[in-house]
Amino acid sequence: MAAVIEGKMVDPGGRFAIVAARFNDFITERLIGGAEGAFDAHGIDPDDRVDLIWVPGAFELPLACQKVAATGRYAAVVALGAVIRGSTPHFDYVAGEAAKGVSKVALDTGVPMIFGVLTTDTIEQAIERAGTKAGNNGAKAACAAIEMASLIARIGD
Ligand code: INI
Repeated sequence: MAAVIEGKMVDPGGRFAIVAARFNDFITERLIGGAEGAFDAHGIDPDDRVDLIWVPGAFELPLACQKVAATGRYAAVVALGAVIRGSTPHFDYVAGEAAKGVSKVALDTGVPMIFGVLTTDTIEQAIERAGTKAGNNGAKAACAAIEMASLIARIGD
């Protein structure tokens, strides 16, 4: 039988970073709250072990994530934001570049990057995913960060 290597939902040690987009911050604040709650629930005290970095909008997330990852101080980075389509074609550019950019940072640096950016058609859909009827994507992102940090430590160099 194959030897299974997977991340565990236990504190892998080290620090975590949340990089958050201020655009639509009434949503992003809820995602941050969800992420901090999930870290705390897994024994990672946000006051001691989590740094919060703000950027203007989701488009700016990749560069800040890259700088944060390059410090070598973080076990994983959680990118949070809310890109809401509304009536603007800007949506596709912002959402696409944010997703591509954050993914590239993970591959370039080897530091797990978690994409906790909501991409929704409406504000209502964003609210649903930010702690109301569809759960809190910030909390899910923090859990993914813990699992990936644990996995990467287990795989080793
Ligand atoms: N940024 C977001 O984070 N969410 C959005 O919904 C959004 N919309 O719709 O425009 C948005 N735009 C700003 C963008 O991220 C940059 O901050 C801006 O273009 C400056 O580079």
